[in-house]
Amino acid sequence: MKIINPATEDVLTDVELADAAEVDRAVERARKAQAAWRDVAPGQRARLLRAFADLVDAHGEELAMLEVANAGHPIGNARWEAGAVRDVLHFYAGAPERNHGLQIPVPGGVDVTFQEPLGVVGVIVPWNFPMLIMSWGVAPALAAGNAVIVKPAEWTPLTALRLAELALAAGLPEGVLQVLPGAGEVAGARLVEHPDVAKIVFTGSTEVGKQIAAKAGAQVKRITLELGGKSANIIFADSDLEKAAKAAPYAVFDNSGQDCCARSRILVQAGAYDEFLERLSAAVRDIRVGDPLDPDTDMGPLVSAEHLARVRGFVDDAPYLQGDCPQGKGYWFPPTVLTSAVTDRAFTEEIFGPVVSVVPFADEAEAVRIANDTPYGLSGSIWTRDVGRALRVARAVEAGALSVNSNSSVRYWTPFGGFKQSGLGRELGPDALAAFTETKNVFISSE
Ligand code: TXE
Repeated sequence: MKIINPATEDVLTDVELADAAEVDRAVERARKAQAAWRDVAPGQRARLLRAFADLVDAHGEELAMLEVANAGHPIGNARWEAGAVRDVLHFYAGAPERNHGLQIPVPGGVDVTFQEPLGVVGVIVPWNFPMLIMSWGVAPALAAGNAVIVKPAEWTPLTALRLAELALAAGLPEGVLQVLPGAGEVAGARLVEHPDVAKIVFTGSTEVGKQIAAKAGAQVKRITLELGGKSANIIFADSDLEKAAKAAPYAVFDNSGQDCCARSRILVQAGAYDEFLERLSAAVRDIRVGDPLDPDTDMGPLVSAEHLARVRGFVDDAPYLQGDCPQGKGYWFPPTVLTSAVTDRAFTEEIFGPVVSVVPFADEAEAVRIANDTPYGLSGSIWTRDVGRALRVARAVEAGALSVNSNSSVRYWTPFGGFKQSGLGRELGPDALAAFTETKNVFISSE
């Protein structure tokens, strides 16, 4: 398959796609490799993960440039992402030696629990943050003693392939981490169906997530799902409006809006609505869209021609405001502000592009009602100076990753995942290790 640079439409390279038989061979290799990997001493597993992290660090610029070319990320973002992959590997390198079980007092003997690895784990990765999202599955899964097969998204396999080479160079045994580019319906589906794959970690559309959940359910296969979102950015009239308006564009237009945590619904309390919209407009006009290699660029292109056409389909009538973007080659779309009704398609459906809808609300109760009126529940922000209100609203909004007076959604120390149809299970933080282990209870009789 031809891999395209979305900023120039140049062909970067040709990548062969794995068929179902190749997936089967990879699973067989992974099964054998895992049998040995699970018995590697915890300290040695930790050292190998750290060596992998160090190589990612040494090749950070190369990985960042690959992500710029393949996914169109601005270079500053891509450098941060390469650093984040390194940090996630270091964080979980601390895990093998702290993967404690329990000793539970019971009559007639001793009772202990073990955190056993699952076996072979399939990690199905989307195109929006190719190397970063891959690392969220790979690092804790390897730390816990599993073997991993990564299926990158069709459009963006290049950083994943490079990471697999770096893992080998760092000394990870062959077969412990494999990357298989392939079509979702072929290689991805085979991983889901394969009886020797113990768990699937999937980040992608809610539609495919539901299919995977149904297929995995038939085998009682473990799953972690990170799916779509339509997160709310709730701005109360008592907030620091200047700060909230400056932060709002980044909260939705970062990575050209191709972010499951994008706060694509801005809810503004009526008294502050006009002032906020004015400040937001000024901030949106300042966004520089263009060459991802230019360090001054804020926003790059969309990932593909298909995705550009999909995003365009949401903006048919005259938007409230549209910024500038390059014309000509590349999959460009300008930052766009809509003043939608809460029933509009653009307000209810995940667009996954640089499009935000702004609506007013009267009071706290209405803000919570609008925020929760969606099948999604991934993230969101609350802007207010009233601590009590911040806490009440944070507890009332049905979402897995909220921030107060901040846009932040993802930190590798803390759990990340969705309520409702935004997902199942949690990645990152302390939870992820449990997601890649099975608790085994052993009772030893003293009689
Ligand atoms: O996702 P898919 P697409 C949302 C976003 C976007 C829409 C469609 O709204 O516009 O989904 O994107 C693999 N069995 N998100 O079509 O198809 C596929 O090869 C197994 C939100 O690209 O879900 C790729 O590796 N695997 C999201 C991955 O699944 C299958 C990020 C995601 O592709 C498969 C991406 C199958 N039957 C899109 N079909 C987020 N949560 O961040 C596809 N795949």
